[in-house]
Amino acid sequence: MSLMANQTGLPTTVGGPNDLKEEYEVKMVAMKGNEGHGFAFFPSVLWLKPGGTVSWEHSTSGPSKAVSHTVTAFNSKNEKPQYTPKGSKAFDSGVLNDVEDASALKGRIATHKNGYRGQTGFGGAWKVTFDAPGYPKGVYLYFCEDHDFLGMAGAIVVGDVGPGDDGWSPGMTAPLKEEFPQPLHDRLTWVRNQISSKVKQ
Ligand SMILES: [Cu+2]
Repeated sequence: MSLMANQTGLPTTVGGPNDLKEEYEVKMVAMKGNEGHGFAFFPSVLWLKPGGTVSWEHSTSGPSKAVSHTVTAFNSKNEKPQYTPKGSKAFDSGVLNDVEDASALKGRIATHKNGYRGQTGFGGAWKVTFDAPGYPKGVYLYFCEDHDFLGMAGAIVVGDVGPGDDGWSPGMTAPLKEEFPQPLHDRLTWVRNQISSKVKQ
């Protein structure tokens, strides 16, 4: 699908059940001239060691541009379907700015659910350390609140988990909402297929 034909040169999947990363930077990408398909997290699927850290950063690799994003867990505490392990904390970055001078954005994004946060200007990173008990092993699906309708979503897989393990559900098993925009539905389906295919190897 379109996600694979990305123009950034960045990998769409990193790690696997036998290749858990200690830390990794996920790039937030908005491709120029490809609005319907080019909004993505790269990698969209990342395997992480329990206790490992993910940082999210803006990218202008390839023909992409700077745009504000969020990193938001599919969690009932974020008023979304729960596609993260039972009892896990609900990470939500708030708006991650797309400019060096965050004051330029005041007013423009004040209506965001989590309001304005100034600590993450362009080039800065926003981090989550996936350690228990707040972040137990399992599959964490997440999305960008500003671009979920364009399919901007991804997964962090913490630990070597598979069907039947704690944390495999609900991320891998809960039905995707029918009312999701098609690009979001497609991306989450692609993400789940990537995870399943690696686990079966
Ligand atoms: Cu976004």
